Amino acid sequence: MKPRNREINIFNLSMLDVICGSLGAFVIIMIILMPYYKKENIDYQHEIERLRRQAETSDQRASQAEQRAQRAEMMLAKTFLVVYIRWNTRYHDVDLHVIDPAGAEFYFQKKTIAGRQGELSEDNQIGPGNEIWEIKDAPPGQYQLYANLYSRHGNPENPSVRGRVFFRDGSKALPEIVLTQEKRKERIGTLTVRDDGSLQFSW
Ligand SMILES: [Ca+2]
Repeated sequence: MKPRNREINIFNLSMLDVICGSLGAFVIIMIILMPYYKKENIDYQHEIERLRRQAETSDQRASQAEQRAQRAEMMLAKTFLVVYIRWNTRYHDVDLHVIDPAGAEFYFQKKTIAGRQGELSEDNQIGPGNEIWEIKDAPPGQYQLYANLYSRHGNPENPSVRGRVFFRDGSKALPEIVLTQEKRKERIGTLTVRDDGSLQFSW
């Protein structure tokens, strides 16, 4: 009797052998490689963690650099102000008045004001004379400038008042005004200090 599917049986046995052999080899290879895969996995995790820390450190450095840049910007944004006026008429007592952005008024009776920066550092009572008001770091806002003929001291002339303001970026002449009445504040002009420390003039 001729056996059925003989070739197939032989083939099947061979296939089983091959499959078992391959599976065994595969398992052995997997077992051998497993620690490497795990190790690589751990290495990648370390690498990711290291990169993350590096990124955080970079962020901190970037943040610190940004803060330094902001501080530098703020330092640059500040301006000083020196307001100077003069008059050439004899005997006259002219006064400079400066009203700062908070409304504080500096003049000979209030050369400094508690809680406010700025100082009337020069006050002359007999002309020819000059007056100076100065501030190291001028807060942004409007500074109103006035001149007052406090006393003629017998001189009937009308004093002409000139002057100049000095600041971070240079200086600018004040408009000339003539004072015609005693004890009446006359407006010279208004300075505006912008947030970036630059100036605007209204006269
Ligand atoms: Ca004066």
